[in-house]
Amino acid sequence: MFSVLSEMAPRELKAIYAFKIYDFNTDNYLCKEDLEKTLNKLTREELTAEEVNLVCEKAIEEADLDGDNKLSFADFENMISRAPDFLSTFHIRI
Ligand SMILES: [Ca+2]
Ligand SMILES: [Ca+2]
Repeated sequence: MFSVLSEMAPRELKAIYAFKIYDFNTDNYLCKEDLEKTLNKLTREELTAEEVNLVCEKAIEEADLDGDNKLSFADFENMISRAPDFLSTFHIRI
């Protein structure tokens, strides 16, 4: 696994790393609950529940390519490729 990872582009690596972190219930999808937890952590709960709800809904709406209301890694990668600043926005550092 590690040797495969080390051959990947840094951005791809970060994407995988971020996806794993955000996937709190480890079902290999980012659902709204996962994103809400992520956002609450990153913002130190400075946003209201309503704001968090809105941001997560919008993120899924925009990135969900197959329309199952959760983000697979492919959906997630798509979101990142369309918004290159996304990872830095979410303060991902490895
Ligand atoms: Ca999940
Ligand atoms: Ca999806």
